[in-house]
Amino acid sequence: MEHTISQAAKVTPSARQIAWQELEFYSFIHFGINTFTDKEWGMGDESPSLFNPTAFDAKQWVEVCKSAGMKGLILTCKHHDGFCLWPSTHTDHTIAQSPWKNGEGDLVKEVADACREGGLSFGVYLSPWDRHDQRYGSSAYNEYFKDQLRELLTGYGDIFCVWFDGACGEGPNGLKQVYDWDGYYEVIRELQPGAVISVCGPDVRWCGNEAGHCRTSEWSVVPAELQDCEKIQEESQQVDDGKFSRQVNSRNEDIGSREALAGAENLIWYPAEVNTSIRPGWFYHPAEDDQVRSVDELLDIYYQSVGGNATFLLNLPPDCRGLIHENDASRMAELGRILSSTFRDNLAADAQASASESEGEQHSPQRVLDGGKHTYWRPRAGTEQATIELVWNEERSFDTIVLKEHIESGQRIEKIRLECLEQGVWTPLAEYTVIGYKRICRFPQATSRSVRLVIEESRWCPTLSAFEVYLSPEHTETQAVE
Ligand code: FUL
Repeated sequence: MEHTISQAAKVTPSARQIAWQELEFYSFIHFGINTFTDKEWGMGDESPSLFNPTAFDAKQWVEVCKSAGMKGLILTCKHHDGFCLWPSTHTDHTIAQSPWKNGEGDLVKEVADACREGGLSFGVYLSPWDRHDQRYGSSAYNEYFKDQLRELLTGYGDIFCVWFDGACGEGPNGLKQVYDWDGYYEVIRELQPGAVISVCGPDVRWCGNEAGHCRTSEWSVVPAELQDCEKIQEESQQVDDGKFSRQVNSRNEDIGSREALAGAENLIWYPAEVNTSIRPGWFYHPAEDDQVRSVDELLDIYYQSVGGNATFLLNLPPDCRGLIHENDASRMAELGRILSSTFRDNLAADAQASASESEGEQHSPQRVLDGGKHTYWRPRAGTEQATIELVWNEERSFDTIVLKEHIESGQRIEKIRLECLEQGVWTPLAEYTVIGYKRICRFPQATSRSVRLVIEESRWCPTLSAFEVYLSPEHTETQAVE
């Protein structure tokens, strides 16, 4: 067991995983034929003539995403119904056959361009399950799928993510496909080496539910078997009753603790993404206009996911106009307003930092205050417990603390406690398990001249690259404190 733990402490992320993790919060856009048929899963026999958004505006999508502080967007270029939002030359089931822009449009291009112009990273969802294509169920389908990947990965600039779900149902002829995952991955690595492959892929792990729940201890280092979980056909989602985005799947609650890793042969860096929809369904349904998640719900998911060593992929389904509905857009703007005011002023900026010990000047406690992601504090090798303290000249009020490990070195911290000095006594503020890329700690407002982080347990020489202190605006203080 000890052997496994010291190994676990040394597993590190790839450059593409770090770049993805730094996006933190990004959108899923489910848009396609289902938008016009009011369905969640199309059958594949829908006529392309149904696709005709009246006021499509990719810039509006981008502005809505940015208003909430998102840094990327993943578009459903093809969902299970097989209809392509770009004029693929490998099928005629595309927008080229639709009345939209007289069949001259390329929606993927418009979205990719708007993202680039607005500073968002762009990613693609391409459903391996295809209920339209007659090749589905044969090896020719795998070739077709790879050709489609090639089109998407060469024609639309840099792609940060290729998102594969595990659905594997029957095609139009009743056959199921044996997906050539390794062949798909090869194409992606060759054409977009910087892109992560998510969910049914080796880089980003599905958190296990689509309801927006995140484990309290979300480890990025897990047994290698987890990489294949969503690819197993029996696991494939069998129905979609429109409630799927609210189901909780609590299996395997613990996948990364010492106990969970004991006996695992291989360990990998496989960090979690939390994906859910702002509405009950993934696609737009007018009947759900009054079921848009509240700002408090969204904040709660944000703090669990981005604040709990995962990323947050939030689905925003555009309507038949081709616009994100006003109700969804106003939630996003309000969410963004609260987040940006919460994280505007880092009170730690003028604090003095000290630590129970540190490894030389290069890893001094001041490193947690310098804002650099490559600089970090570290104790001497062999030390597993430590304390870092921030002191101000005068009292400060705060209710939110952001901690970050230097994940390029690995994920090591297992148990922490935050305390502040009140009338000479160290008083507990909050306790957590993992930190990882980012832990946002939230607690009732405290006022003190001094706050400290006690690292109670770690796997090996812990690191800390950020210790930030904030006071949230009134709204979050009263409504979203955990
Ligand atoms: C699932 C699909 O079946 C849903 O329709 C949706 O696209 C979701 C994100 O993934 O597997």
